[in-house]
Amino acid sequence: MRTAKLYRYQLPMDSGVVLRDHRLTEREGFVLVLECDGQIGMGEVAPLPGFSHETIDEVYPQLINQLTLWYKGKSFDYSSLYPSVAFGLSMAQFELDHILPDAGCDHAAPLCSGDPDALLVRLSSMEGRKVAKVKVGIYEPIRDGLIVSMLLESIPDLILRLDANRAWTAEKAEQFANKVAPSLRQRIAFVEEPCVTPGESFSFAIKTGIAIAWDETLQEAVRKQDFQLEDMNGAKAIIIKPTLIGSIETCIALIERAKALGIKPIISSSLESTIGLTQLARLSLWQLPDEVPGLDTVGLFAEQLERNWPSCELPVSHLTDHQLVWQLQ
Ligand code: OSB
Ligand code: MG
Repeated sequence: MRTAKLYRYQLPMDSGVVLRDHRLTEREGFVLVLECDGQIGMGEVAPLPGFSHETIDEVYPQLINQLTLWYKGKSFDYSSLYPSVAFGLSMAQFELDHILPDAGCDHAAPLCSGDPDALLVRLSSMEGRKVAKVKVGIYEPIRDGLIVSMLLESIPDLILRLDANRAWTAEKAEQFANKVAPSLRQRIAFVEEPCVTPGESFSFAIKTGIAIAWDETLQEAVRKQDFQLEDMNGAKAIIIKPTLIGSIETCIALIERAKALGIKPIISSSLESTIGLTQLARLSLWQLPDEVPGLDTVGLFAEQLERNWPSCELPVSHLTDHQLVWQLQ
């Protein structure tokens, strides 16, 4: 006996500058709930405006089509689906089959997109490895360089990940690097996409000795399909945002390939609700037990959804408080 339900949620949030020009005050998405022989699996399908290439209206017919086939006993076919749909359906299937372990990683890299003093306060009370992520390239590169140096100097065991989202010209990237003493640079784990083009980012890494990571460049390559991770050389890490990449199978294959090539894979959020976010924490602990994921985004929301993020005190809204838009039972 199978049942399939589809909810559509809206959650108040403020993405602040995390999404740069695509500031969001509300997050919208679908949650599917599959039930089969007394087992339950949930998945979230929430294309991120400005980052996903599909819209929420475009995913709906794909979801209905796949869920209808599933209800009739078929398996999902991820090959021609939007990444957000493949991600949500595969998560629900993995939960249903008890393949995704229950335990999730309980620490994420604190995300700083504005006030460095607020980050210092959070870091001072943090236990274990101090890895934080700072958004750069929003203000002047010289200011970014000074803030990064200040953070690294004040906390000697701090490792920073920086994210420029391709904001810098080669010249601006250099202005940034000039403000960070060479002795501090090795504690910058990487800068995600420092420059407008991957070629400029690669030159930046060679010139400054500061490692880089691919995020947008990885998403573009995966969209083109016939890509080889080994062609994306020069980066120390790849940022895997499953909502923008695809099914868990696709993400795990990328993780395996990256490991074989000595590239660090890092699971990161696309501002999913706590349903998707806790699943990403579980995926990260399962596949990358020694890695700190980039999942510190619950604080951008005003509410959690159905499931609780570790030590988050925001109110939890329930799926049943949201709109049930479709079901088969
Ligand atoms: O650029 O990495 C990004 C969230 C949504 C869209 C894009 C990005 C992000 C994040 C997530 O920065 C947080 C993280 O990676 O730690
Ligand atoms: Mg990024």
